[in-house]
Amino acid sequence: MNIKKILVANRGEIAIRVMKTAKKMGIKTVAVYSTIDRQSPHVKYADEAVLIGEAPSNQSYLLGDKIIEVAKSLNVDAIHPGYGFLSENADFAEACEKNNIVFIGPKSHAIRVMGSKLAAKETVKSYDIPMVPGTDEAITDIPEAKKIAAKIGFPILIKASAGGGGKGMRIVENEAEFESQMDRAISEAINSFGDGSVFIEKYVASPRHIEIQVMADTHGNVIHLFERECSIQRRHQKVVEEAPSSVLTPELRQQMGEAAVRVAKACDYVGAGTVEFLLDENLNFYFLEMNTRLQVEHPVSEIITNTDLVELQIQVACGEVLPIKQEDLKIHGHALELRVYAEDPLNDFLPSVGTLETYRMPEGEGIRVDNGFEEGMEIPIYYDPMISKLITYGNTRDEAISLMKNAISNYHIEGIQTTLPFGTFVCEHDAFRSGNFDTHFVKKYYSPEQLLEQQKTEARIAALIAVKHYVEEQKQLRLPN
Ligand code: MV4
Repeated sequence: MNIKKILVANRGEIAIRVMKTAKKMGIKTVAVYSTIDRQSPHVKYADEAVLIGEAPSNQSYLLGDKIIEVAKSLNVDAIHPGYGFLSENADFAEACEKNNIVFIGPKSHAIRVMGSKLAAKETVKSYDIPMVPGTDEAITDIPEAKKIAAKIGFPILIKASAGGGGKGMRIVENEAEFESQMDRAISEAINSFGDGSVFIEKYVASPRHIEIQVMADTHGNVIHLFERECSIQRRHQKVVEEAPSSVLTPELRQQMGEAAVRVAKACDYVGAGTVEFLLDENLNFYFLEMNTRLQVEHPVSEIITNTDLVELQIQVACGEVLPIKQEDLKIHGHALELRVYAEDPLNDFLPSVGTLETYRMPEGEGIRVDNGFEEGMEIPIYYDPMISKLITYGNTRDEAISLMKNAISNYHIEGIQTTLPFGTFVCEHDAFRSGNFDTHFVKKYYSPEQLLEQQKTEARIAALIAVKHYVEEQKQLRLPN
């Protein structure tokens, strides 16, 4: 199979990111866009661009049939869905294939299985994958479930099978609240997902979120590209990610990598995927779920492995054999990513609407910015408020952190509030610097007051340094006397 033209069914930084690699490979690109995105960089960057509808995503970027129609009319060979929107829609993947268009991603079977937490557990069950103690079938009998909960021990966590990314979870502290929490969880799951299936697990109180990047071809080869540490998140929204994790030993890394590869094999995976694990205080790891798409934070994995994950996606979509073997891969240096959101860290991270009056990005050695915006543009309220991803890398973690702090101060954004100052807060925090943190980092340490306090300290230090320089200069000036 030869891919000569790719349609990117997405917008913003990821659409540009995908098209960059397509261009590098000599592949033509087609952008689709909504009315509000007419002037967007992803539209200008593409060889061809087609308006597909109004701003709300259910009238544009989510219109699978419309996008396939556009693809057919422009003789597109393959569709890259990016992340979000149609990327984990099994029906869309299937519709692409039916119309003789390559879907750059896994087969619909894998998407469907991993879209259901219970089906996922069932599928990986015989592949020797560590899982949190709990039930692997939907709970139908509440007294029976109560018995199981007592056996596992409280606190337990109720999860919706159709949930994911933290939606539809409830912690139950003791037996007395079990029934009422279960009732609520079920009705919530029905309301949110149209599927009331829930299951229970032992609640892992202070886990780290570690995920493994995998890549699989159509010939049965599956490799992993090591881990990403994604514990710095706020309400299930990741803000800072890094690779590698500072807590994994080479042995644990290999065990988790091999487990992730088995998860991919269990569902006949093809393409780029991510297997999520929880890691408890004793470094036991447990399979959580698999994301069947290229993730936002994929750049940190690309940097430490010297790979282009989009290029690999396209190659395996063409039916090529994976050009990399597991033993070829090793970790080079350390990479950090900060998601730059149009959100106000001083105001509960509420979306900050407005125009990018000033917009200048940092550049230089050890800095990569995956960006979707330019000066003068407005941040549309219709989509995810992520403006860009600021990525830094160096030989060591300390180097990457120090580059990140500098890059943040050289990133000039006026007109809206962003998560850039939050990035500085994280980089300056002892718990982050020491590597001793878990998924509760933000809840535990962050408050607007803390941020302001840190900024004041920074300003004081800057002032002291300025005074010191001034005094030294004065001394020098006086020396000739
Ligand atoms: C858990 C857990 C503790 N114990 N499962 C949240 C997202 C979804 N993928 C699974 N999640 C969790 N599952 C057990 N048995 C804690 C979380 C969790 C979490 C996981 C990863 C990253 C951030 C998180 C924040 C809160 C809770």
